Amino acid sequence: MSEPVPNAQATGSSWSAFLKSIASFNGDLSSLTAPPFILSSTSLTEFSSYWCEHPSVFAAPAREPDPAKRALLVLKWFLTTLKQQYASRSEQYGNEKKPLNPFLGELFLGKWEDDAGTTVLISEQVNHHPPATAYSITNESTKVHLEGYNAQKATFSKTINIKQIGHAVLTVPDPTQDGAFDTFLITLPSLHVEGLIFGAPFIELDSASYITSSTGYTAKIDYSGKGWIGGKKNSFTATLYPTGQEKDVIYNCSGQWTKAFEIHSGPVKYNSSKTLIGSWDPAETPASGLIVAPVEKQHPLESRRAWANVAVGIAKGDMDYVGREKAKIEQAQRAMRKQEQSEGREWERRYFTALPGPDAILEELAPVVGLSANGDADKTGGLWRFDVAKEAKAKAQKELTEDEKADLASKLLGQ
Ligand code: HC3
Repeated sequence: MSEPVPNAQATGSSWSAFLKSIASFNGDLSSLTAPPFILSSTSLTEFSSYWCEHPSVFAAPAREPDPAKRALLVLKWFLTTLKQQYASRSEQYGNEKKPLNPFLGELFLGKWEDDAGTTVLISEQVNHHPPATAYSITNESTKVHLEGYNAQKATFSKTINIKQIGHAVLTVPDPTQDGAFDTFLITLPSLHVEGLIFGAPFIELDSASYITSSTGYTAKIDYSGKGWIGGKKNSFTATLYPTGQEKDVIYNCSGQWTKAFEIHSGPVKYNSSKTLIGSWDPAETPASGLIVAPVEKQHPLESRRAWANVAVGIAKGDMDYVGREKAKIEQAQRAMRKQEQSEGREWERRYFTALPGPDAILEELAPVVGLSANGDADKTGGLWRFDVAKEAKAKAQKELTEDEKADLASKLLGQ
């Protein structure tokens, strides 16, 4: 990513009006009224795919017999996802746009087919107020499985600052013991928007995030940007140590999450060519493309089908049309919620269920990384876990006919 270049469209009065509106916004990102050229036609449900654009790196820990090295491979995979997650939309220059705010029940489904076999992605908007997205990613050959959910809390101080609420859980089968697996609890970094003043927004990650495992290893990833007195943007240093012994670093990784990084054994201060045991350069490993069904084959609640008209409006810059198409969805969704309320029921999530009680993984691992044991359920509408029974039910359902799809689109999306 190069330096932010002032965006020609963003030098006008609409951008200054936008900057003024940000300074007084209430923390609800969906209520930000951004100028047309900064609107994206991609919904936040699609962002879940960023966790796995290199399926072979995702699946690699399942082949490693040593638990410390397995934890290192998990850290490596996490670090390789950061570029996709936080910079892939603004790689050339800062042009991070405002994504579509998903409706309750919105789905984004896809798969990767490559050397790692088939890896399946399921992403669902599980809550609307406050908005929360849940996801499940499974590599079918190794059974490596990631699931999690996230919401965002924004504040304004000099720029937009975002605290991510939620967490992810990675399950990796232990290749040395049939049926055994390691569990990794992953926290989500805070971030802020840079380059706003130039009309060239991009993301910088803040402070630290953690990965802690049931096998007794913890990784701490410290993020830093370009400061007043030097440093490179999108930098990080990560250390892996036995849980509770932060000073006994076994491995460390450092570099730029948008560029290359190195992996060394031992603590950072001894890093040399002798301690170098690996590296990663995204330029050398192109991401595997996600395969998504053609829009006409999709379920009416699948993101790209549901937002197709809005996307056309955004591409044409026809904001009246965008406004009308968005309003149809919002009104139909409001009517649906009213009906559910009057019937004393809730929208049935298709793939995820809110846990009614405590979660064993969080009870064991959350205190290590400063997460709350209730998974911040009060801020995400629930402690969401992937429900295999629901997945089986969804799989067993026969494909909807065109008439059934049209009925659903009309009832749920006003289309
Ligand atoms: C803050 C953000 C929406 C949330 C995005 C999240 C945190 C979503 C979960 C993904 O796993 C990681 C991720 C990456 C980027 C985050 C987005 C960046 C910008 C967007 C704001 C709502 C847009 C702010 C408007 C503008 C014009 C300044 O870009």
